[in-house]
Amino acid sequence: MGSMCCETEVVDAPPVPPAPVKKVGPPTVKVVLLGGSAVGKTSLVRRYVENKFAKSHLATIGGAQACKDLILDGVKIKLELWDSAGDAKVENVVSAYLRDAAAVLVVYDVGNTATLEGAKKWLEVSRTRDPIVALVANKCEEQGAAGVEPGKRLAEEMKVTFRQVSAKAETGGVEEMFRDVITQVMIRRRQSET
Ligand SMILES: Nc1nc2c(ncn2[C@@H]2O[C@H](COP(=O)(O)OP(=O)(O)O)[C@@H](O)[C@H]2O)c(=O)[nH]1
Ligand SMILES: [Mg+2]
Repeated sequence: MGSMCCETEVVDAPPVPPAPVKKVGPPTVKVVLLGGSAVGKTSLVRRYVENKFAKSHLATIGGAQACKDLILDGVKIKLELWDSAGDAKVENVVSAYLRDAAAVLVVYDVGNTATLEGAKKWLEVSRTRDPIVALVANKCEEQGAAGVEPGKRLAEEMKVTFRQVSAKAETGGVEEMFRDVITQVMIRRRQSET
């Protein structure tokens, strides 16, 4: 009865929030490159984005991102390439790189066994999320079939796709590798939508 606490306050019903505006624009595909130092991650990105190759090795500090627009099966796609530093920290990779990553390319140098051993760690780290993962043997321009056997075995053991490329060779299969991986991503997206 007239006491302050019982006063009713008339409050307008909160406005209905507008429906979220669906972002228009091409779908984004984030692809991450992991692997030891000097295996050729930056060179693969450069070959794919600019179709160039440099002999010098400037270590990637922290990380780098490159974008490329492409049309795949008539669909425009915005590709985001995340190039990591060879000494990238696992926690950082999981939180920043693997977050929203559609695919991961774990790269090793076919002529350097230690980098294949290092690749195993990155394959395991990638498993903490659920991207499409491939093990990539780089520098294969002069490599016979025997050289890639250990990599193929590891890929089989880890249940990931194996790819053999060369960033150095003009027809080293880099473009095909990226296209195949992005195709897999788009197929998976379509399947998860239905
Ligand atoms: N022979 C050969 N050398 C390569 C290839 N890709 C990269 N390199 C060389 O390997 C070194 C390291 O490459 P880089 O892309 O900087 O490696 P990252 O540290 O993994 O980014 C450079 O000297 C490159 O020129 C390749 O396919 N074949
Ligand atoms: Mg680099």
